[in-house]
Amino acid sequence: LGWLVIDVIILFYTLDNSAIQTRNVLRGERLTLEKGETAHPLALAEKQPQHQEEHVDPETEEALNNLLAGTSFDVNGPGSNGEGVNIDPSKDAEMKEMFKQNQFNLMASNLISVNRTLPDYRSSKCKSNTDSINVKELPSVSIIIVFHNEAWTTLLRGLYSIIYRSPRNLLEEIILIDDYSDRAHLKKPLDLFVQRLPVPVHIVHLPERSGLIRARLAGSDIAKGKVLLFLDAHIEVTEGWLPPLITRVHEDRKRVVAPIIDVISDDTFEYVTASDTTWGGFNWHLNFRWYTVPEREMSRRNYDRASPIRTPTIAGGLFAVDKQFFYDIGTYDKGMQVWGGENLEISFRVWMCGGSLEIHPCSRVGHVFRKQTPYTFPGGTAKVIHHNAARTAEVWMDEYKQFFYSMVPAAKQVDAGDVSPRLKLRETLQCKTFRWYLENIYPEAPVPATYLSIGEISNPATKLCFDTMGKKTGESAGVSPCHGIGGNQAWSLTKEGQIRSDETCISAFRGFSTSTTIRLEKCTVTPSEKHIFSYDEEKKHIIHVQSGKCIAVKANVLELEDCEPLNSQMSWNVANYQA
Ligand code: LR7
Ligand code: MN
Repeated sequence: LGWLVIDVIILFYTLDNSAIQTRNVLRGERLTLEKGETAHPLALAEKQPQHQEEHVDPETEEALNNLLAGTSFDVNGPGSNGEGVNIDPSKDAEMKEMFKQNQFNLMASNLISVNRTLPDYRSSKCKSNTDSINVKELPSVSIIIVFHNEAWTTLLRGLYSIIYRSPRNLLEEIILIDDYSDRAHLKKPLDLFVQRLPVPVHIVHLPERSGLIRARLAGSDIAKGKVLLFLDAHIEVTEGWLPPLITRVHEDRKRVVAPIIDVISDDTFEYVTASDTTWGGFNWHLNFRWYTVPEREMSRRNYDRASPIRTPTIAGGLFAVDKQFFYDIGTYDKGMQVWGGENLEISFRVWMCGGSLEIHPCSRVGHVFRKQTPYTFPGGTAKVIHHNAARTAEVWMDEYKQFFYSMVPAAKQVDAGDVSPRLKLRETLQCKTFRWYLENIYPEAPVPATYLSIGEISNPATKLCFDTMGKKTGESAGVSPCHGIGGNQAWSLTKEGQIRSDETCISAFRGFSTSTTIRLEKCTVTPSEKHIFSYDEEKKHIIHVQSGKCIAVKANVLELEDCEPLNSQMSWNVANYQA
């Protein structure tokens, strides 16, 4: 009874002091920090140094001390509990200037403790599922973080969150790959600082700008853990994030598992949770995109919101993968540069070559989403991105690469380089076709698995073509002089009868009047009657099936009219049409 009383007293004391529950990084146990108390890494390291410190040059020591003097370790300071901070208007100019360094509010980040608290966002089901995981049975993890000119406080906040919120016995090591940054704080002071962390941290400073793809490979090559876990350098992990990811990989080594990626505001650094019914897809531009998980997948999961979502693609930055499996399926495409494209490439490859991709809703990691990229793209931004995407298309997309090239004609002009080693890999692994992927993994894709045409839809009499005019939805669907390049004039008539340009569909809209107009609308997964058209190859008519009327060009818009009498404004050539 005595012990019970003491326990209860301690419990009340703890609650009363709103003490912060966090992981004891030294023993893999719970550590209680009292209100206002900080867990300074240097203090922790004193208890159990991981590395024998060698001779430290005084200059580095001083530089680190200066950095640390400007770093907040106050758990209850501004931004605690995931809150955002607002900068005083008097500092507006300085704030904007600092923003440019990383394309996020660096001043806000610097105000917030690198040690800040975050709420536990998990559902009770997620919590109890995770609590029942025996972490001692899980394999060890190497966390790999690559960065180019990352800010000091965002990088440290990520490291702290990992160290405090991960069971110590799961963490084999943290590997930092410095992709040829030119900021002093990422050099010797960082080397010294991480030595004092209570988890082994290895840093590699790459001798040239390698891009995130090759930088990650530099990390995976030296990783000792059974599981690799890649993270961006401006993230914060939340309570219980790690065991669910590792459990799924451990149960099936061919699973690649991502957390839910929450939003850390680039403006205030507020932690904002993202939807747990979102998965990854892609569009004709070969951009990764978030979409609502379709009913099909919700029902496969028996509507259990704690169960993993089988996602067609992953965002790319945050995922766990069995190391051996990562190598078995060909790591990354080393021909890709700087940034972009690798996320869809690995997504297609994992599914097509026998693995699977999941988002685990019981694991949440925040990421600072930016509106603009902060760094240079050696070789030119568009060129690099097109180059990477074209490699993905050439190797994995078979005939469906036409959708990409029609939508992004500039990508045809860039040199994709030699893709033969990757094609050989696909051959060796006996990977399935892209059509299989679309039909079985991603039938909701904006790229239709079965289609009758891809290319322009032109009216020979006027030489006008269907054109989105850059709009996604609109009162009236437009036409413009055919330019033969694609882009806004890239359309596909699908087997189901949608006429779509990426995610935009031609729709027959019946308003209050008797006339029916043609509009642009967002395509739906199951097309409704207003989106269903057929093509009469002989008469060259495009017919709205439900009304039996024909699409005609009038002035600079499309309209629905009676198909008789025949007139040249209802006559359409549909490029690459195959019934
Ligand atoms: O040349 C470079 N070298 C690098 O080391 C360029 C970048 N990097 C580092 C960079 O410092 C960062 O740590 O690589 C990491 C990712 O770069 P970001 O943060 O600029 O990328 P992002 O968050 O804008 O983009 C997403 O898509 C990328 C495509 O290449 C990568 O896959 C990113 O990892 C990925 N981020 C996420 O998935 C987080 C969620 C964002 C979304 C959607
Ligand atoms: Mn990022």
